[in-house]
Amino acid sequence: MRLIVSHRKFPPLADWPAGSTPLFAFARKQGGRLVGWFLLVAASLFLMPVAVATNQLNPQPRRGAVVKPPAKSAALPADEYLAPPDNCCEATSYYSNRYLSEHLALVAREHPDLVRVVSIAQSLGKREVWLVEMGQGAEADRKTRPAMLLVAGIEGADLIGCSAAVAWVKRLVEQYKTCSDIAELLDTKTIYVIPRLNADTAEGFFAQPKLETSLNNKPVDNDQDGLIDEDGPEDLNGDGLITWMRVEDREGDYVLDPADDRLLVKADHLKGEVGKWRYLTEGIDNDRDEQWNEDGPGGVNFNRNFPYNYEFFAPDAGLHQVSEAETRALAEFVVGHTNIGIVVTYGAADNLLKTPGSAPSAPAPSGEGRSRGRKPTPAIDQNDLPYYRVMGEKYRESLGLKKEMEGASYPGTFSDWIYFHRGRLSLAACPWSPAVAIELAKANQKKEKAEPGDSTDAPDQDKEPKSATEEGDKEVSQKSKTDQDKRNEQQRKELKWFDEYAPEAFIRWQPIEHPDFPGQRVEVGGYCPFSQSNPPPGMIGDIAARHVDFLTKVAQQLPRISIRKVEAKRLGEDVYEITIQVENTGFLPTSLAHGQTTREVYPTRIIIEMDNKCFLSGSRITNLPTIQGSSGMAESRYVVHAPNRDRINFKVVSMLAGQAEGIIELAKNRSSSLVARPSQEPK
Ligand SMILES: [Ca+2]
Ligand SMILES: [Ca+2]
Ligand SMILES: [Ca+2]
Ligand SMILES: [Ca+2]
Repeated sequence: MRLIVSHRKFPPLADWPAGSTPLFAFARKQGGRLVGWFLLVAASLFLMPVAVATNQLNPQPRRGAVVKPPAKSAALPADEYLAPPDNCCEATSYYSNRYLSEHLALVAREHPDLVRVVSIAQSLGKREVWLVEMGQGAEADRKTRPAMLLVAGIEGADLIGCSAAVAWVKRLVEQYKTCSDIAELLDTKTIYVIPRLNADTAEGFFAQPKLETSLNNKPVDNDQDGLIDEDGPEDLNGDGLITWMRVEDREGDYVLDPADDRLLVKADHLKGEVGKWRYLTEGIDNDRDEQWNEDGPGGVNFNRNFPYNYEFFAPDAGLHQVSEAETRALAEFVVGHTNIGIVVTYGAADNLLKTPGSAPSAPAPSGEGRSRGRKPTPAIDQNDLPYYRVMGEKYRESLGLKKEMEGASYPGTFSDWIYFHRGRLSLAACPWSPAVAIELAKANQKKEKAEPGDSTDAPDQDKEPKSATEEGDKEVSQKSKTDQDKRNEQQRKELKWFDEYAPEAFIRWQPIEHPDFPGQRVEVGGYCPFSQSNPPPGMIGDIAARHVDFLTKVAQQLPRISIRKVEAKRLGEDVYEITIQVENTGFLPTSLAHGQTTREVYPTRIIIEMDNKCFLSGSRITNLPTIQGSSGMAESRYVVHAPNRDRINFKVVSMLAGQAEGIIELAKNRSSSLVARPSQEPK
């Protein structure tokens, strides 16, 4: 269980009566205390407009304002914590916002020809949301080249995603001069990186007490009881961490895990099991409503705030779609940069560990009333699915995973919006989890076992040799097969991994006196904040490097058009037959099937610089069908009457696959064809 301060993830403490509002239920609980109820209603009526007003105060992205990262930290709030504290490298420490800002500024200063860093929004905590743009050449060219966008830190708790993003930026600029593949990438494509969208919440990692949450700083009444941020967590044992507490209580839903009493497991009422423990986040019930820490500071998870499948009135979804300055700025950036063909998002959603499901292609829109009867697509178009499958394979290969694992999906995510509304390839990855760590440990053990053995004994991919962990698991399971149930199996495996690789992540349960539970046994402990969503510091470098490998591979899959052949054949006096072949030398097609369904990706077109009246067949602008990747080709033929011309310029414009310019040479006095050498996009 992850410690996320979003009350949706908390164990249910007291169910509201069916069909009643929380406010009504609360009033009923007061047992007819009319005065209290009246005060509550009055308070809620007073505070609701405040909630709305707070949203109106939300600063909108400052259009056109270019904020550059500071050369020195003086421009940043003075209360920032500088990381890494021991001057070690970022491979073993997470980035604070100050360190991130300074670091990006440094990279931009050292590589002005390749890297530009600007702020696209400012958080409520007055922190800038940085955008790193990478690519060689003039701005106009960079904006029309095939582009990839990486967004990390969209959920505040994701620190490793930010580390991976920065590591990728550094890898690309460092290898630009030494590696021809990287040089080709930055010369012909544009890379956009937003290393940390939720800057405020990431600061919780460096705060005292350390608090993990996915929500931003916007004051929101998450439990909809009319009071805003009225019950947040407290550090009861003074260890500087907001962890968990368990309370021995007959009203609890949990029992101790018989195999490991550090863990709790939900009582199975169908088996006659009676709950003995409450399992809560650390803190007291500040508003005395018999819920603990149900409405802490802040309130909107950016990755639930986007239009596709947006969950209205969900506690962390925000007042409306793209209601926050950061999400609004991100959406505007995406809409304003139509050349973005691939988006990778690091967050809780994941469609790379496991290939997502598909849906049949939507029928092609035709004629009048073409939107009538069309329904929103619930799943990825089956024609696009192979690309997701291939990307998933690349991802697992880069990470070192041997098999598919469980994916994750949530309402209102940025990544779903990108695919389902914008029609772009949208890859979502949870950059690290204990489950992934267990698989990586298994793979490492297998590798170590295979290495000292004889070289002829190649590791068999299908028949996995049993690792030490697996054998240990087997022993335990055989020993206690009779009395151990499977309910907590994954949690036990994870705790075992933490015991071995990061024992400091789990705080031993420690009894405390709790004012809400006088005379009852209350213990504080469990997983540290951020420990289940980010690898232990010593592993940052390794995990980031695996992601860097994947991100580079993804960027290399962008589509890219070029002119394969131009032919002009003289048919008669000033009349020519022209053939233009356009090919896609990238991997992805010039548009996904869903890009055409949404009509957000315009067709690739050939524009010939000649008056329309000169065309005996064809026209000045020709829309091409989708050109498949790996040298797929589209051909267009024309018959033109071109007196007094010996050459005609043309260009090919693709929304996602770049642009190319060419020249049609007209062979005046010959009937044979002439192949013109197309000029590529300017360098
Ligand atoms: Ca509340
Ligand atoms: Ca709140
Ligand atoms: Ca504590
Ligand atoms: Ca409460």
